[in-house]
Amino acid sequence: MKNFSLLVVFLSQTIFCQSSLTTNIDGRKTVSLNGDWQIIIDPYENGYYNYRYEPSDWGYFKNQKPRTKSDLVEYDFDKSETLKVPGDWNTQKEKLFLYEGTIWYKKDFDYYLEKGKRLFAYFGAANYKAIVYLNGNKIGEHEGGFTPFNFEITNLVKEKDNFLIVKVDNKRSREFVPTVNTDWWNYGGLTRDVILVEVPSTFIKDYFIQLDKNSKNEISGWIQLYGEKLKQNFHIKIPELQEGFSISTDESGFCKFNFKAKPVLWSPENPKLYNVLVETETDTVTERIGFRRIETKDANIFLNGKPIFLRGISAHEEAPLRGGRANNEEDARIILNWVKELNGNFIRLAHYPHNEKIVRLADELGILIWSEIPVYWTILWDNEQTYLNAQNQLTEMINRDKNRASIILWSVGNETPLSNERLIFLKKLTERVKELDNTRLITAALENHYINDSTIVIDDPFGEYLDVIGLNEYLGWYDGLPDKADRVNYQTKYNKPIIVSEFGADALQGFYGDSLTRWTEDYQVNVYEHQVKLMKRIPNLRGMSPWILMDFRSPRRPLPGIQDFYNRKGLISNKGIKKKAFYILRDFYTGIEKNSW
Ligand code: GCB
Repeated sequence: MKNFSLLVVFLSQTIFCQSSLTTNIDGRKTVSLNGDWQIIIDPYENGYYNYRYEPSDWGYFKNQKPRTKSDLVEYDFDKSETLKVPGDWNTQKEKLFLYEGTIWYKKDFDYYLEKGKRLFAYFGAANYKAIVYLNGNKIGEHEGGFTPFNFEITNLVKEKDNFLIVKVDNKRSREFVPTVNTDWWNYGGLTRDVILVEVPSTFIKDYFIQLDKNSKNEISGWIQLYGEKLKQNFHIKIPELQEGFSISTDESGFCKFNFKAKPVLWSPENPKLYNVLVETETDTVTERIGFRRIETKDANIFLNGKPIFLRGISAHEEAPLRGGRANNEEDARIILNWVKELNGNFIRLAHYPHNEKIVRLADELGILIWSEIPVYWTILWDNEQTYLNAQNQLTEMINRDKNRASIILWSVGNETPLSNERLIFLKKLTERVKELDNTRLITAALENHYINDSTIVIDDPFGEYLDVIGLNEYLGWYDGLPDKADRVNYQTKYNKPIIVSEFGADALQGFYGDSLTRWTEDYQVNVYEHQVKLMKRIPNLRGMSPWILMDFRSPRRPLPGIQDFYNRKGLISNKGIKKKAFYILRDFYTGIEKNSW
């Protein structure tokens, strides 16, 4: 019994103490392991547990082959079917559409690693739990379906015939983040890129380089080296500005810095990015970084000192046109171009961190981002492991994207029910955000409630700890008919900006009728017409991201002939066809842009 509890502590630490993520993978020497991977579908986790349900030393990760004709081996990766990586498994094979469980993935590769170099296996994301093995040895595990992780393989990799095996399990569980109950598809698998990343033996593991929170003429941040020679001189250069800076790291390889610089500030109108060079004695990395300032004062949001209204839309990470998880730049470009067509400047990437490609493209295109962790609905607030898991996902999200100018808001939760445990949990997450990044704003979509027939009040105590209040409301859909929005008023306890982070109505594209017939495009139009009028009456409104850009798959939506397992609140169908309400929102945003808010 005693040993067992020790084991549990050890396991949970291995899951949550591994934010050793190498930053800016794009700026490194890499080899892609994308493509076809051999797979074994393993609903009973037979390749992991023995018949006494104990982890087996001889699981599928050993990739065994019979050596004699009499040997008994009951699996064979090399004769197995394949799945594409990156990609969810649900949309690649019909039999996996509703599958929730374990699939084993294997990829063979050769790699010549020069002496003095290190090699990492990097995973953009694996939903939900991954255990990774190289050449039969476990190299690490990871929990959480939407953030990257990497494991060093320098000492295990061989010049020929390596086999990388990953056990990916997307079973849901009450204590996970998200928990069992969500309104999106639980797409499983190696959903993002898998990459080998080569770096020098002492390398620049991570850095934070942003405009100083308090000065437009200063860039500040920190750098962290990893390896044997931790004390080194380093330079940060921005050639276009002819600005630069030299200093050295301490014995732990760390250094905080700030230096004078006068960059053209990044904004949606002028998304200026600079090549920033980080150079130590042993390593050099380049990254395109934009510099901007985001802050609030009372109920206003200021971008570079000017008040801004966020003309946005929410989106799931669902691939336009082909369906399933979005995972490439082409998907990202279609999504962000739709935001531009709406005349928007803002996207809420709901309800979990989306892939890095869309965030980097938003930097290029000048679209502001709300980025979120899947602390959604009924999380187990009083469970310490659940908290650590949420904190880890938050940390990984911020670690990956902390140098992206496009990201202005970190969201720590969506529609979470009031309780004291929940308040403690969420408050701790806000403290964590501040430790990691004090340059961005903190938000969450809060609960609100009626105080009489026509007044809704926002007084969720968690609002105290936020910079910006997110408000989800469904007047006209879950709450009354569309014209109810004309009769309801909002009140807020907080002198803080509000973003209406959701409103919407389901419509099957191409289904028309009168404006009170559910599921028609006309009903959706009706909701949008009343909603845009309501927006003018919401106190402190400084932005909006209606629900949602595109129809998305959800197991909660079975209605035959209409939903067919899609949430139909998209302004665009899952086939990429715009519904009528798209143009209502576009015209509304054009008006705001011309006449300001
Ligand atoms: C919400 C949730 C979102 C759902 C949406 C809906 O409030 O935040 O995840 O998909 O409502 O369509 O019901």
